[in-house]
Formats: sequence, C-alpha cells, structure tokens
Amino acid sequence: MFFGKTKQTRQSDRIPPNQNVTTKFPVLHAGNVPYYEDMSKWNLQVYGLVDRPMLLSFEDIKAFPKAELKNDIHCVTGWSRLDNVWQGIRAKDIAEKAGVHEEAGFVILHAEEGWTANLPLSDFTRETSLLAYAHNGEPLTPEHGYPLRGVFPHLYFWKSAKWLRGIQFTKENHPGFWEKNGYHMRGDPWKNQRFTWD
Ligand SMILES: Nc1nc2c(c(=O)[nH]1)N[C@H]1C(S)=C(S)[C@@H](COP(=O)(O)O)O[C@H]1N2
Ligand SMILES: [Mo]
Repeated sequence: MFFGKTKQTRQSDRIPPNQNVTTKFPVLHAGNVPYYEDMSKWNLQVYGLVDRPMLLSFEDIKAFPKAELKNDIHCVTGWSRLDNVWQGIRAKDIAEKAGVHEEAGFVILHAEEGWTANLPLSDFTRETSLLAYAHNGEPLTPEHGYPLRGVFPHLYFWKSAKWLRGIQFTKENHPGFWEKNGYHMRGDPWKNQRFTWD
C-alpha cells in the first residue's frame, strides 16, 4: 500500500530474521560491571598498526567532534531495540587520528576484565560506527557500559563492547571472547550470522 509519494516502511523491513522487538533495555554481559571512582585513572589505549599510538583520557575523547546517531540494535539472543539515540564520537575519527596502516584489516576491541570482540576495519570505520558515552541524552549507566562503549548497529550487539579500554588495529582477524566460543567473526544480523558456521 502507498500513502502519497513516500512508501511506508513496514516494521518487518526493520527487523532482521528471527528477532523480536522489545521496548526494554536488557542488560547482557559476561563478568562484572566496573564502577569508576576516579575518572582521572581511566584511559583508552589506541595501538597496533598505527602511525600514532595514543593513550586518551575521557576529556580527550570528549574533545573529538560530537556525533549523535539514531539506530536499532539487535542482540544475537533474539531481542531488537528500536530508535536508540547515542551521543559520542565517530570510530573513524579515532582511526584517522591514529593513522591506521594500510595493511591493517581488523580491529580488536578490548574491554575491562580482558573481554574482547573483533570486527573488520571496514565495519569499524563506517559513518554509523560510534564510540558512545550517552544513550537517549543520559550518560551511559554502569550496566550499559559507562564511560565508553562501542556502537556498531549494523552488526549483532555483542560486537558493541561496553567498558572500552583499548582499540587495537591488526593485520589478521583474531577471534574475541564470544567469537572463540562459537560466535560469528562478522555477525551481520541481516544475514543471520550468529554462529561460526552461519
Ligand atoms: N565488555 C563487554 N561488552 C559487551 C558484552 C560483554 O560481555 N562485555 N556483551 C555484549 C552483548 S552480548 C550485548 S547483547 C551487549 C548488551 O549491551 P547492553 O547490556 O547495554 O544491552 O553488550 C555487548 N558488549
Ligand atoms: Mo548479545
């Protein structure tokens, strides 16, 4: 059915296969939620195949151009949450500032407690890929990744590392925490790439 000139986007066109919409914001992770008492001790290490390795404070992060993006998130366990507004900085701005080498093809995201996730560099540097410090106008809560998390909405949400502390650029694709445990190296929800063999 058409209404005037613009075609209506049906909700089902927004939901990848085998996903169900929730209006809640589930909390999902392995390990413990970190609580930071002194943010002056927090930093983000950017390293690997780069011209300029960086150790960024939270203030350094805030000094990058601000980005605000609205997107849908899709967890591999089957829930999707629509219309999330994230405030943060573009992941590609970090890559540019660090000067990523040509032979780098992949990124390892390092979170607290040694948790990692891997993704192709081309997914990291997308216009829609963020390092976010706020959700729907409020600073991230500790459970949702305070102070800084990745947001890669075009991949399953497990790639969106909470409590980010390091970004490493690599030549080869090294499996992260869930990827070592049978989850997909890329994780595109539209292709239903849940497990290694999908
Ligand atoms: N550091 C860290 N980040 C993580 C995880 C984790 O276990 N540790 N789990 C991932 C998974 S599986 C999901 S679905 C989302 C959940 O984010 P939320 O708790 O903000 O909804 O965080 C992702 N980021
Ligand atoms: Mo997840």
